[in-house]
Amino acid sequence: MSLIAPSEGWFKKRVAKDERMWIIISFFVCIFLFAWMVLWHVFGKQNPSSTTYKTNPIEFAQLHDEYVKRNMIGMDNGIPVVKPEPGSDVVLMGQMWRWSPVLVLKKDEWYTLHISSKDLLHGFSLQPSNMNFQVYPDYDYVLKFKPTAAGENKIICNEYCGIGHHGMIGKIVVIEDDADMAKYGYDKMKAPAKTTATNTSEDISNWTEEQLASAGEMVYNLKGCNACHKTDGTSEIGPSFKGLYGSKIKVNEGKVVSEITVDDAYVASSILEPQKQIAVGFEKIPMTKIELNPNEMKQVTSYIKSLR
Ligand code: HEC
Ligand SMILES: [Cu+2]
Repeated sequence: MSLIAPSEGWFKKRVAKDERMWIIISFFVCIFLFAWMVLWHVFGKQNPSSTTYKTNPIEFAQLHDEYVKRNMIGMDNGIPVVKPEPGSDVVLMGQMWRWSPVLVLKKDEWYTLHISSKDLLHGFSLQPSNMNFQVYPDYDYVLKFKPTAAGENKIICNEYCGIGHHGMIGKIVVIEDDADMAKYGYDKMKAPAKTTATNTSEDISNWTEEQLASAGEMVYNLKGCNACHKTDGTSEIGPSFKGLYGSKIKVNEGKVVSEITVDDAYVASSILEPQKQIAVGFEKIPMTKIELNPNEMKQVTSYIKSLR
């Protein structure tokens, strides 16, 4: 209520002519803007119509792993590359600190992208076209997508997500035809051998050490170990795997520093209970617990073993 009550019957009093004109004009401006909320959706090429499904990080990571295993044609810088069929459903996952897989799409074909995060909030920012979406865990964000220009696009993470955020760069390569694959060095890629089943149910007891190691490399790539562990002797966030197996290293256990030899048990406990023994010099950034089933564990251990 205002301080001074309006005079009796004010509501029924006729408004002045010019005032009425403004009311009518502003009414139409409102209607015009309202209509554009809808029209912009259709003509603006800005707001994608979004379908979103409920999911969770474990379920989505599984979907991603299965999808990549079925479709990968090779690796690019430690990230699996897939070349989906036009019109198909494509899975793209953000996680600390990578986008996986690298997508090779055909120009002027439609794809249905399913995007989600394995851990925390990431930002999907496609460059140079500057399309931006937020990528939350627990939501499977569906994006119908038709690339209209050939070339290489980068996916930059635009939500700060920790120490490796700046390196979280994914790739969508758009090709005109298969001849374009050579431009990106994708023509000579080798799909991994089909010895990479990692389901718990599969019996791998008669696999050779070589098969185990090659499947283990797949685990290393799919589970994102490569975001923190290199295999060339350089240590980025975690220790390099090169020459790790069988070596003597110093670890912190509580406040006690001891020397241990890296064997199967130590590898397993490093992955399942990373906080128990922490490698000296790598205390700053903790490794997060990663769920591997016994088969995956055996394979990744063989892989580390093979990196002499
Ligand atoms: C977020 C980064 C990160 C990811 C992802 C990660 N690690 Fe680690 N890892 C570390 C850090 C940091 C250490 C050292 C501290 C420690 O021992 O916990 C470490 C230690 C280890 C060690 C012990 C090495 C040593 O010298 O003590 C092994 C083995 C290992 N990781 C395996 C793996 C495997 C296998 C994966 C994938 C399934 C993986 N890690 C994923 C960061 C990571
Ligand atoms: Cu990020």
